[in-house]
Amino acid sequence: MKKPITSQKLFARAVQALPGGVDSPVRAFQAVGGSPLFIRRASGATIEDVDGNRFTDYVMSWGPLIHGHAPRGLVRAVAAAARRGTSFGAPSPLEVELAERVRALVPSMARVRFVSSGTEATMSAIRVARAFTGRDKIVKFEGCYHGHADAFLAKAGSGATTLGVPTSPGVAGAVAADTLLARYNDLASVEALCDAQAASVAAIIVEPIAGNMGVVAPAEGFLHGLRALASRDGIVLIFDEVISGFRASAGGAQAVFGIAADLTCLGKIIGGGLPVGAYGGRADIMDMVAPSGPVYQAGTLSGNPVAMTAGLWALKRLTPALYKDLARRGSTLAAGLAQAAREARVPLQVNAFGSLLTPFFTSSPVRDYDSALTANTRAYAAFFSGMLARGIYPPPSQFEAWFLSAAHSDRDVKKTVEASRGAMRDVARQM
Ligand code: HOZ
Repeated sequence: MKKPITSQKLFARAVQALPGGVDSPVRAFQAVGGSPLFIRRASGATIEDVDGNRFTDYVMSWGPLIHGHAPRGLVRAVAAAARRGTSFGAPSPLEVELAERVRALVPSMARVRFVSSGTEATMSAIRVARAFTGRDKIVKFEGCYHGHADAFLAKAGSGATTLGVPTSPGVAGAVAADTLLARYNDLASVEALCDAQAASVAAIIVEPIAGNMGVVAPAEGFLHGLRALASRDGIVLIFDEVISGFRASAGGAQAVFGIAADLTCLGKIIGGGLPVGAYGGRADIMDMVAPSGPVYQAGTLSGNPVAMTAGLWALKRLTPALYKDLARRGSTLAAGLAQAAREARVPLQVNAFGSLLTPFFTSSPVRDYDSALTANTRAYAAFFSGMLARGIYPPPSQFEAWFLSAAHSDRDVKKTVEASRGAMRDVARQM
């Protein structure tokens, strides 16, 4: 790898103009050391920085790029859409087509509202859940991340955990008081909250496959238990499928586990790499959203024709063969990382679900936030640098998912496993 001199110069400029030099905290490499690489182009499974270094990418824009970077067909479709107009601020046929496709893939989403990000989707979903139930409180899980709206920044995963500020200052006490915390994969912790306060709980919001404390799959019976509790107590069950939607399967995690959420939040893949989010669900709940009902929510770029085009392109290509290939490569990569760690005698737990995985540098199985936090972040940082030096770009945080795409070949996975052998030896030397 060439010295990233141009990236370093850009970062020096960036910190003068952007807080921390970035527009989203995890990108700053604070948790892994060094300064971030500035990317000038990407194609397939490869990204290239401004100094000409090329890497096999496992960030993949944090999930949307299930078909790889800049697939030719998508770029053509987006360019053609842009020529017809980049934004109308009026209904277009594309949003109807995308909404119909989403409904066909995720049948619990009888009505869909498009927004511009996952954060907008989750904050709007709890607003409508509160209006529907006439209750104020929400239950969220430690280590789950639902974007950066105030209600969710309590023991939040992703960048909040990475930077050690899981509960953010700036959130008003009254808002924080309405967020009740339960433990992921611990049904009893939810039951206790519901038993004590069901009459004031509007919603239970969960990542059905946690992806923001690193990847943690739901334990047997956990999601079904949530469904039963929510139904028993008249609570709206919200699945935040911003990561798992269209990644766990074409129908999201709810198709895999056979559960209908009351409301579902989507992002990432639904925009094919452009900024799109969506929330939707039961007609009786969603019909409360303006203009059908009184719950206000709006957006100038919602249903944007270029973004809808990218989403349609991406969703039309979610074939069973794609998921089969992704799962096969995902498990080869997970097994390869685990084997490399064993060879170097580095304690490692690899959690994998299809094309999502996280290697946790710990000897304890990771099934919730507390066990995720047992991971040795210094070891991850050493591993990250070792991988970067060998041409692989993993997420710059222990607490994020790695994402595979259709563009990652068997050769890419083999090269990654090979690189991990060296990177694990680096870890062993430094620990
Ligand atoms: N919250 C995202 C990861 N879970 C990071 C977004 C970004 O930095 O682009």
